[in-house]
Amino acid sequence: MEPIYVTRSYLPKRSDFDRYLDRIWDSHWLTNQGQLHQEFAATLADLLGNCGVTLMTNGHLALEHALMALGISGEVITTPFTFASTTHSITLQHIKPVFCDISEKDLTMDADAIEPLITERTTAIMPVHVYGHVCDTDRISSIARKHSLKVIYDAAHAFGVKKDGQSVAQFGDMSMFSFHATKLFHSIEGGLLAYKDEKLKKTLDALKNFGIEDEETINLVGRNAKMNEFQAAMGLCNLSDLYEIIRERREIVMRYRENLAGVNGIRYFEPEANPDIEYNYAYMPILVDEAVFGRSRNQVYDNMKSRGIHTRKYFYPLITDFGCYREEYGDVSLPVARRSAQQVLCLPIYNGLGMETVDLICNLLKN
Ligand code: T4K
Repeated sequence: MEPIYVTRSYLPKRSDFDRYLDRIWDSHWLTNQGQLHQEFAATLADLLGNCGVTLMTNGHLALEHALMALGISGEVITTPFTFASTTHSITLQHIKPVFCDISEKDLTMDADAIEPLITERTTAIMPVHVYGHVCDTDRISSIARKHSLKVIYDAAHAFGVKKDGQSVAQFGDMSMFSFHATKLFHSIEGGLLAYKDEKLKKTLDALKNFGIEDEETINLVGRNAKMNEFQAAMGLCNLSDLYEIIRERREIVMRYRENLAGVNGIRYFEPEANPDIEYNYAYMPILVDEAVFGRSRNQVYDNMKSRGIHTRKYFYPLITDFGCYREEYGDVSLPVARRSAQQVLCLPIYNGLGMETVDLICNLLKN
């Protein structure tokens, strides 16, 4: 059997992509806010509605630019249960990450645990809609309002997720969506910032292009974080398939849930059980409770791997246990995050994954 990975990049019809490539060949315009970049940004702005948008070369640089554009400094309250990028973006901007525990319910930041972490140095909160599970946005925004803090959502996993009929981009001061090849919707590499204050667009456009406003005006010290035309072409192609991509992933998730329902010691999530939420089926995380299931998460991972099924421990180790953070943050009390990191396993999910493979994976797990 061919190895099965946790995901497999979606590819659009080759002929659709070729039509965009023809335009690149005709124009000789490869990067720096080209025609396709502009079309992609305009289409995304329409889709997300009611916010400014800025494309970046990847999600990580987008997060760093969000912190820069909003002038964040001092301390930022964030979650340890995430991909390295979330915390690294804060650290790389010379800001101190302050780690908040997560909620049992959906593994997003525990809103009840935020306020005790606020100090006079706190300037922002950076929660993560992990796996596309929507954070407690109402509580987070009321805490932010009360303490005059900015909120930047790491929405890397949440493209296509809606709450009350609107994109999650509507929450907080800014949201970052990752369009990396492993995401359900991608532009090979890519990231998007969505924000309420449209005036930020000028700053972000300059910051991602060395601070250049025009040929003779450079007032900001900026980096290079521009999305190129090939990325925009892939994004435009995939965007037309978005709802079909989500529909197919939904079927896969439903099949997993059918198979795993009632298996003692295995827990999965049903974000759309909340009728306000439209979920994107980005990941298929489960929690393995060794005491009940009889096998540890690591045993399940190893066993599957030996049979060519490559699940992933997103997110283990906890960020606070990374070599680069352990000394400073290793002792922070984060009981739910720590337990979740020991138990979590993301099962394969991607367009084209056959139902017979889902059944096989579940049978392996159960037996
Ligand atoms: N915030 C959060 C919460 C994030 O999860 C991420 C990224 C970011 C911020 C930063 O956004 P970006 O700067 O990446 O836009 C992967 C992705 O590289 C990363 O984007 C993602 N999160 C993270 C959760 O997963 P790895 O190190 O696990 O990737 P890798 O190379 O092991 O790939 C995983 C599987 O995907 C492979 O086993 C096979 C498949 N694959 C991979 C690639 C690269 C493909 O099918 N095609 C491909 O081209 O990080």
